[in-house]
Amino acid sequence: MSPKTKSQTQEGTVLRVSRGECLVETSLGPMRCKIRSKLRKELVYSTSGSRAPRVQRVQPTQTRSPVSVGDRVRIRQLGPDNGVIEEILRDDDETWGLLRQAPESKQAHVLAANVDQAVIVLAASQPIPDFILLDRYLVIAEYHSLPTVLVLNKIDQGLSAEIAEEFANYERIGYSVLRMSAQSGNGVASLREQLQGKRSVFTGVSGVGKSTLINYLAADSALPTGALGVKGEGRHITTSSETIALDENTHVMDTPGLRKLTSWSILPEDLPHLFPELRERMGQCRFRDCAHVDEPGCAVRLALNGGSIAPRRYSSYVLFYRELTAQNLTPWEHA
Ligand SMILES: Nc1nc2c(ncn2[C@@H]2O[C@H](COP(=O)(O)OP(=O)(O)OP(=O)(O)O)[C@@H](O)[C@H]2O)c(=O)[nH]1
Ligand SMILES: [Mg+2]
Ligand SMILES: [Zn+2]
Repeated sequence: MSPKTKSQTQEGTVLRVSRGECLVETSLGPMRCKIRSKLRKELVYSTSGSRAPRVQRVQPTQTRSPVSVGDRVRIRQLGPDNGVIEEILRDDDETWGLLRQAPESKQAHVLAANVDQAVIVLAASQPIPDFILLDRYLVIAEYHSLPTVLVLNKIDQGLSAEIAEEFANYERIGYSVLRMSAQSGNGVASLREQLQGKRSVFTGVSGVGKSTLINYLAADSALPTGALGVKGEGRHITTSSETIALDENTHVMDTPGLRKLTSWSILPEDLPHLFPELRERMGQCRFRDCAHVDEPGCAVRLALNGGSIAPRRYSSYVLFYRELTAQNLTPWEHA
């Protein structure tokens, strides 16, 4: 080891997180880094009694990385291009990105840190859009005040009137929906415009075309992509999270498709504020503590009955409300 590189401390940004190793961009170039074992801790939550789970104890874990793509970290340099991540430099005021839940544990894992927006990708028909999962994404993004862009990919596969109407409703309540085909490149220009000058995390279930879209956007990117599994579900082609620069100021992060999604910290009474079409009716119900489920004089139910709130979105609200008020919090699960 040369004296120049001996035990130097560097700050950097995590570019890639794969099993057991990260790639960290520093002023001295990219460095391959292991994660200090002390950082591999699992937070164990208590779910009994109180509504909001509390951290009960901390135990070591080997299953998930505590470091997320986009995190600022401090590393100890071991060689010219490698080191150890010693510390995660997270500021709670920064945009944290989306939370995901490891299916095998109750460990919260940040999907990406320090992002300006989430690009939620869905396919027109294969895999068939899961709108309840989309609503979970949107609620979590609203909770973190993270702007979202909905991408309806694979329009070359055709679009049923029913699915087209679902997306039209998301536009009516204020979300932007971009329709495109990563295969032909049709419509991708509008996404490129939306990404310009920002850091965006791409998310969505496996097989919707996240990596294919990023490969199309970044001429020199060759992320692995793959066909759908035999039963029509994705096979999780992407297994690591990765940052790709489209230009100096524009970065996109590819992430593995996810099945389960949760956010521990949302309180049931916050939930109406995380649905734009409910939020605009807050304060109009007869009862101030109206849960908008079955109370008389409820402005939300009045709008629902009058056709100005979509029944499917409302059913997501009721489903999530019940999950969040249940004593035993179950992970938000992708059916
Ligand atoms: N017909 C059509 N196929 C597409 C389009 N975009 C992607 N695909 C195909 O869909 C399959 C899945 O694409 P990927 O880019 O690997 O999907 P992904 O979302 O990255 O999946 P994971 O990495 O598993 O999360 C591949 O076979 C792609 O060629 C599209 O616009 N039209
Ligand atoms: Mg992928
Ligand atoms: Zn109400």
